[in-house]
Amino acid sequence: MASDAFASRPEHKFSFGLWTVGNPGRDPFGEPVRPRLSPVQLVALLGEVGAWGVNLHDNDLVPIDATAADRDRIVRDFRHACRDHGLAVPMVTTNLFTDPAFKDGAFTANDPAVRALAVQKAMGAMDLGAELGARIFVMWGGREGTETDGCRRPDTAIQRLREAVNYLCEYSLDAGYDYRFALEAKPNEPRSDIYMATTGAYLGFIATLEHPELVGVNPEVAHEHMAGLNMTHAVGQAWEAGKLFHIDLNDQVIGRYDQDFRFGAANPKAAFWLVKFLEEVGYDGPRHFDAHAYRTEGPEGVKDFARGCIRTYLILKDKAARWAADPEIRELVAGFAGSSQPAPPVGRYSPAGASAIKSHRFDRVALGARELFYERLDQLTTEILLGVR
Ligand code: GLT
Ligand code: MN
Ligand code: MN
Repeated sequence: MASDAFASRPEHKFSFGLWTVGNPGRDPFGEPVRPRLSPVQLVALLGEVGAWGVNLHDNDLVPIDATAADRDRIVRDFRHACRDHGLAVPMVTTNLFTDPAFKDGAFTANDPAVRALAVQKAMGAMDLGAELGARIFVMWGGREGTETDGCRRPDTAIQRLREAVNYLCEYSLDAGYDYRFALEAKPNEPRSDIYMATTGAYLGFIATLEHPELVGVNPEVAHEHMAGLNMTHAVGQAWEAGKLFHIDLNDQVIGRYDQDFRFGAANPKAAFWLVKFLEEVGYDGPRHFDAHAYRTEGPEGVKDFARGCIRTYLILKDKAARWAADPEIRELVAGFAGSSQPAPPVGRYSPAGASAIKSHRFDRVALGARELFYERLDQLTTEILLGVR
């Protein structure tokens, strides 16, 4: 296969946050190792590595204390840079985790003034995103959690979160913004425990909102893996519910610190099943890489990181096509897809169907004895991934 088969094209919708390629390499133990690039410089870098879109938090672009005149100048320069480098701004979000005002939460904080400040900041971020053409608003509640559960009851926190999301949905409708909200779960970091720890928790929460049709999820590989969960299963549930509004691609070893590795860097097989799923179902939203380069890297290494995310996705997409076309795999899949013995269908309940199922004599022993050949299937998958098939 020609090497440019793995080149990014606009229809792939590969995007990066300003905070990802702009990450200067600070960690809890060390200072930044890379020069800070301006948003305009980051847009140029993203254009160079073949990204389609750039996402941002309000304060990745506009400092929290900027004057109105500064804000307008910054936004204008950024829009021009996006236009010059052909980048879209598909998604924006608001930073409700860096400022000390939000140290005990934003929408879920005990202090009503903090909660109102959070809503004010989110509405400002929505205004900013609308100006840049964004139609997806991500909400990641990094500080919405606890170290000690003595501070508030968890059901109170959920009620406050619901109030805020309902409010922002109404604001979007009132302003004619047409946003779709994508709620992003994470189990911990920076809080000891974060509310709504999993994508599944958010799917349950969305059903309780006033405008559930406006709200979906933004699952992240690392956040599911941190909790020891299966990202593809979380994404599958979100997709099936019509709620996969956005996705954060990166990687993470289970049980380690918050790593935000390059997509596929830690668990290439898990990344493969995820890409295979997204491509099979025809997910056509942004493919957002929410990760950053190793702290060992400088400006060139950051480009290697970004190009690596894109390339790995496209290589895995190619592997998924090979998997689907592989004759031995097709035979195995056909073998376990069908029924091994006649049986009444379950389908939708009816009294007649129920009595047919109740009276049916199954050959249970034969069902248990049926060999499935998943070892063979997984080995073939591994051989495709290792490049010998
Ligand atoms: C932060 C977090 C990410 C979220 C971002 C959106 S910011 O880097 O770790 O997972 O998606 O607020
Ligand atoms: Mn994320
Ligand atoms: Mn993350």
